[in-house]
Amino acid sequence: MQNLILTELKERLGTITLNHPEKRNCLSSAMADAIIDALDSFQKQQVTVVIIRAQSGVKVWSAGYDVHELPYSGRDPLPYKGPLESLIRKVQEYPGAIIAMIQGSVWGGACDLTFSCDILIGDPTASFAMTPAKIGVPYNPSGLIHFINILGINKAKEMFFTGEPINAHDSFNLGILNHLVQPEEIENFTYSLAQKILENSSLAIRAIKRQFCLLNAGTPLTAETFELIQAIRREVYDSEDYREGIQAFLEKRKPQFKGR
Ligand code: YZS
Repeated sequence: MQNLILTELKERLGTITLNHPEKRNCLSSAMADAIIDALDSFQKQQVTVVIIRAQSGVKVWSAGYDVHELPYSGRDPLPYKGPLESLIRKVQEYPGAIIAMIQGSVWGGACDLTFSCDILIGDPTASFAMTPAKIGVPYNPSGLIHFINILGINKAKEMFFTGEPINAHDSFNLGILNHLVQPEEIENFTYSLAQKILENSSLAIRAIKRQFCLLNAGTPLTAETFELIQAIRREVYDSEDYREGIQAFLEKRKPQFKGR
């Protein structure tokens, strides 16, 4: 089995490179587990900064969740302990700065992954498209909060309702990208920013990141609101449209949604 990711460690700077371009670096459970294992290993070695990137020059940074792994019907497609959600929590809880270096297009759950990183640096080929509505997936509250926090609710709604990509220029103006740099500069720029972080107190950075994460987690929900959200989501992933969305993707055709 080829290495789905490549890892590198130089002093306290780790790099994880997505390495499955044949399947557009889609976030299969095997890929998610490999990234989680790499972060666990870096954490044990007290690595303070991690860069997550794809190979130079790819058109697609990551095509998002592996659609072949979406449950066909009747089960939550994005459960709390699922591979994507576990990976996103691992990134959020990592006791150091995680920088997403983005070249190429980012789709679906991979947007949620990059938005959960601490700093995003992109080049002009970067774009972000949130496509659950194209497949018929109801998404989930913890994911939606990430988009509201970064984009504001109006732009987040437009991103989810249209499924249209947000290009690099707009991503920078919207605050998705911390920096927009030229392709030939992005590696040096990212690594020099990482060096600046490495010069600072890793204990302070860990405590500050933890506080940001707790403060950013959104307002607490009542038990009833939580149950209502689950009922709303179940109606969708139990629907014919959900099954049609997945089937259409697998058959490489446009879905025919019927609203049931
Ligand atoms: O046909 P082969 O075996 O060569 O494989 C093809 C694609 O099936 C595969 N692939 C994927 N496999 C599983 N899951 C995916 N998300 C996925 N995306 C691609 O990779 C091989 C090459 O794909 P092509 O389509 O031929 O490549 P290309 O023409 O370069 O187009 C690249 C894009 C990324 C534009 C295209 O593959 C695409 O639209 N992929 C789906 C992007 C997407 O909608 N991702 C969201 C998946 N859903 C989620 O993340 C969440 C559950 S949600 O829906 O809630 O957001």
